[in-house]
Amino acid sequence: MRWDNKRLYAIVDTSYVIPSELLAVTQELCEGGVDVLQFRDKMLSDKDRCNFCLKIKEITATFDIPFIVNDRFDIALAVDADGVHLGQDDVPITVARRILHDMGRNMIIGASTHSMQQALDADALDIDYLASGPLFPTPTKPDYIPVGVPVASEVFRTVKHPVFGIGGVNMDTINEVVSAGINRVVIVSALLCAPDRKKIICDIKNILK
Ligand code: TZP
Ligand code: MG
Repeated sequence: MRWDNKRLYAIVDTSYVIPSELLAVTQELCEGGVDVLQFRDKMLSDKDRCNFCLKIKEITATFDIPFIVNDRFDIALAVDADGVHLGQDDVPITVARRILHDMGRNMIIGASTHSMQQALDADALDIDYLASGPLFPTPTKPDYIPVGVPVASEVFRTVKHPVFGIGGVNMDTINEVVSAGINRVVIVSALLCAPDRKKIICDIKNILK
């Protein structure tokens, strides 16, 4: 997987999109040209999660967009996703990598990090990318204190893996993010709640170039 051209990472999150609209929104984000797509869900049953992931994967595959499952290594394996995004309290990255190795399978592993130290720790592991944030306060993760743009910028300059800035990135904040040298972002609410999703994808991608 080449990461140099992966700049805009979208998340389809069930706290913003009702289940009946998940596939249409996925299709729209893919048509709009996002570079990576993640499914993030904290409320469906595992059965529904699996079934949605299988359908989302069919869509992303036709666009050749990597499909990442948030939090759940077991579901990522079950649906043969392109990758899994693991947080600080999820299955440890070393464990997921060992299981993949034992199974003879490969998968993208992304890591959530919320400080410079967490970023350094994740960077030392066999990951594909890491996310640093939240950059700004965000309703999508209200219980997290932002790490801020300066720390994420330092992470960006220090670690060897690709870094995505995450948390509160929107049309009002993107220029500050890019000015700090961060040219890859993960966006949830600003894409999902946009009146014209394809337009904001195009605008953000132009700024990230
Ligand atoms: N991890 C750190 S911040 C965040 C996650 C999942 C939420 C980002 O959502 P938004 O709506 O783009 O601020
Ligand atoms: Mg998580």
